[in-house]
Amino acid sequence: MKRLLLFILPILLIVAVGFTIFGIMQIRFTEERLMDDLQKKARAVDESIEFSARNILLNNDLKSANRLVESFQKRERLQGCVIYDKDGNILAITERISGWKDKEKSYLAEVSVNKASRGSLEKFGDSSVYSYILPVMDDEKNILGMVEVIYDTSYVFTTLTSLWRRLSILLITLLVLIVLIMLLIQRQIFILPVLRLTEWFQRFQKGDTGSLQPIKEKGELGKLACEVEQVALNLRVARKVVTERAVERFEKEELWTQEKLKDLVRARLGDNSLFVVSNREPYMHQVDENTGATNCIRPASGVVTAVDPVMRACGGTWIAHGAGNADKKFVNSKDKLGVPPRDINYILRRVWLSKEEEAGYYYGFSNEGLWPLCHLTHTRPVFRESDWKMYKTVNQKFADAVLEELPHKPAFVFIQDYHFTLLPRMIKEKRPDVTVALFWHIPWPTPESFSTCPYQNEILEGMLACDLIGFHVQSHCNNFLDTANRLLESRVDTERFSVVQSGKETFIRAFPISVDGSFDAKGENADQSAVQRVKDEYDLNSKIVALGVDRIDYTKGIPEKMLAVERFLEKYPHYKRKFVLLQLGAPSRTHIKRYHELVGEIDELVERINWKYKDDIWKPIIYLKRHFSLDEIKPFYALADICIVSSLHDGMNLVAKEYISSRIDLTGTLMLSRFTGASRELSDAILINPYSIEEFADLIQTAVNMPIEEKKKRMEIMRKIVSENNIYRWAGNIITELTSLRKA
Ligand code: ADQ
Repeated sequence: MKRLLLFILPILLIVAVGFTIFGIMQIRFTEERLMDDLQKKARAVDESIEFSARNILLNNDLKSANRLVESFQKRERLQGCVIYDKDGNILAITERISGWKDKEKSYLAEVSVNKASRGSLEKFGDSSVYSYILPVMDDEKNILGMVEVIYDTSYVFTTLTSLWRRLSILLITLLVLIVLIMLLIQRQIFILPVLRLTEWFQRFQKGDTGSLQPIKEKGELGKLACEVEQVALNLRVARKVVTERAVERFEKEELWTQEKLKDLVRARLGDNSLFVVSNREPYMHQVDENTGATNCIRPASGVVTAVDPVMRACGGTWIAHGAGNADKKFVNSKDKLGVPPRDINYILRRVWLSKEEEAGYYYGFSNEGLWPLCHLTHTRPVFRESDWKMYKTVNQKFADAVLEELPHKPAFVFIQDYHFTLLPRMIKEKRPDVTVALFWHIPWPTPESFSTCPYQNEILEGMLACDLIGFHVQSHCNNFLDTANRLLESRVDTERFSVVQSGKETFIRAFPISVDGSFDAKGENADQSAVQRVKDEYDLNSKIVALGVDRIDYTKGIPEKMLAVERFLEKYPHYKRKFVLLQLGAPSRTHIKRYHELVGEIDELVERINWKYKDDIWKPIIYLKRHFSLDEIKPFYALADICIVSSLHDGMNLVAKEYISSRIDLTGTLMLSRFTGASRELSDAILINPYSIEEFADLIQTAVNMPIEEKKKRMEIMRKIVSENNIYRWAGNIITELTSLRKA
C-alpha cells in the first residue's frame, strides 16, 4: 500500500497543481472578459441617452428627466440611472436605486473637471455595482451635467463561482480516474505476475510438483521467474539424490543415531513432511525482568527435551503456543522462525493465545483436569464447563494452524500430549489423507479413574481419529485399551493391539521415550572448570552430593525427597556436614493454586530442615529455585554422587536418563521411584517408594555406601540401555510404525 501511494501520489500532485494553475488563469480571464463586457454595455447605454440628457439639462426639463430615469426601472440586471446638474446635484434618479443619493461621490468633481467619462466598481450597501458616468456638454464644451448608469455586478461573481465549482468537480473526477487507471495498470503489470509467481512457489513449497506448469512471464519478472524455476528444479533433484543415499545408509547402520534417523525420515517421509504439534514451544524468547535483556531459553519440559533432537535431525515444522513475552518480536509475517537460533534445522510456527484461552485450556482443563486425572497423586481433578469450552476452542485454533501448514501431498502430523485430545479428529475431518499420531507423555489411568471425566466420550473419540497412539509403557497401553473397551462402543483387537471405532482402526503401541545422549555427545562431559566452579560456589568439595532436578510439580515428590533426607540425617547423624541434597527446581504452572501452595510448602520444608541441622559451615539442603539452561545443568549432573528421582507418578522421567547418559566414567548412583515409567527399563537403579520415608532414608544410606564396583556394574548396564534406546530409536520406531500403517 505504501509503495502504491509512493507511485500514485506524485502523479496526483502534478495533475492537481497543473489543473489549479489552469483554473486560476481561466477564472481571471473570465472575470476580465465579463467586466470588459459590462463596461462596454454601460458606456453604450450612457452614450445612447446622452442626447436626451443634454436636452433635459439645457431645458431644465425635470419631467423628462424623471421619465428617462424611470425607463431603467424595468430593465433586468441594470440597476438604474442618475442625472446630475453641473454641480453634481441629483436632478433625477431611478426609484430602485434611490439609496444611491446618500453615497459619497467624490468622483463627480473629477469627471466635471476632467470632462471625461469614468467607469469603476463601487460599493452599494452590501453589494458591489459598476458605475459608468458621462459628462454632458453643450456645443462650446461647457459642462451641463452628468449622466450615471449603475449596473449590478453580482452575476459576474455568480458566473465565476459556478465556474470554480465546475472546475473543481472536473479536477476531482480527473484525480479519481487517474487513481483507478493507475490501480488497473499496476495490477496488470505488477500484482498479477507476482501473484502468479507466489502461487507457483507456494504450490512448489507444499510439494505439489507433479501438476505444476512452467512459469510464463515476460520481461524482467520473467527472468526472475526463470531463476526461481531453476532453483526449484535443482532442489527437487537434490532431494531425490539425498533420499536415495539415505535409503542406502539407513540399511547399513545399526545403532540409532541422529544421522540414521535423518536417513529414515528422508527415505520414508521425504523432506518437509513432518509436522509436530505441542503446547510447549522448544525455544522461547523471554525478557529478563532484572536486566531487560531478551534471552532465548529452552523450557524445562520433558516433551521439549525429547522432541527437539528429533526435529533437529528430521527438519519439518513444529507448531506450538508462543508463550514467551518477547516471542512476537522474533517471528516473520507468518508467525514463523527458524530454530535452534544459532543452527537452524527446522521451523517453529508460534500460535498466539489470549489470557482467557490460556487460563481455560492450559491452566484449567489440561492442568487442573487431565493432569491430576492421569497421575495417581491424590490431587483431585477439577473439570469446569468453561475450561472445557476453551479447550475445544484452542484445539480448533491449533487445528486451523496445522491445516494451513499442511502440504497438498500426504504428510505426518505428530501431536504431543494431553493438551490436544480433540485435535486428531479436527485434522482428519478436513484432511483424511494425512497420517496422524499422538504421543501421550503422561500415564493413562484405569477405566474407573478415567470415567470420572465428564467429557470422556468426546476425548476418546477425538483421540481415536489418530492412526497411532503411543504411550511410554505397556501398562498405559493396556489401560487405554481397557478404557476404550469399557467406555465406548468400539471393538478392541487384542491381536493387532488396536481399537476399531466406526470402521476406523487406531493402533496402540508402547514407545519408551528417551534422551539424545547430548550429555556425553562425542565423549565430552561437562567442562571440568565449570564443575569446579559450581563445587566452589556451593561449597561442595569433599561432600557427598545427592542431586534432584525437577520441574516444581506435585507429581515429582520433591517434599518426600526432603523428608527422606531429614530422616536419613536423623538415623545416620554422622553424615552431617558430609552430605548435601542439591535440589534444582524450575517453577511451573504457578498460576494454579495447588502449584502455588507447593512452592510455599517446599520453601517451608527447606527452611525447617536446614534450621534443624545447619551449623556455621554447612546446611543439608541447597535449593536453587530457577530455570537452568542445558549447559548450566551439565556440571550438576557431572558432580552428583547420587541422583534422586522421587516422583509419586511419572510417565517416564527424563532426568533419570539424562543423569545416566552424563556418567561417562561409570560413577554415580541413581535412586529412582518405582512409580516412574523409567523404572521399567532402569531396574539397576536403586528403586524407591517415595511414600515410604523410612525405607527411602535407608536407601539413601545404601546409595552412599554402595561399593564402587557395584556402582560401575549397575551404571554400565543402565548406560547401555539408555544409549541403545535413545530418542532417535524412539522417533525411528514411531516413524517406521507410521509408514507401515500408511502402506497397510
Ligand atoms: P516432565 O514432567 O516435564 O515431562 P521430565 O521427563 O522429568 O518431566 O523432564 C523434565 C525436563 O526438564 C528434563 O529435561 C530436565 O532436565 C528439565 N529440567 C528440570 N528441572 C529444570 C530446571 N530447574 N531448569 C531447567 N530444566 C529443568 C513429561 C512427563 C514425563 C516424561 C516427559 C517426556 O511428565 O513423565 O518423561 O514428559 O515424555
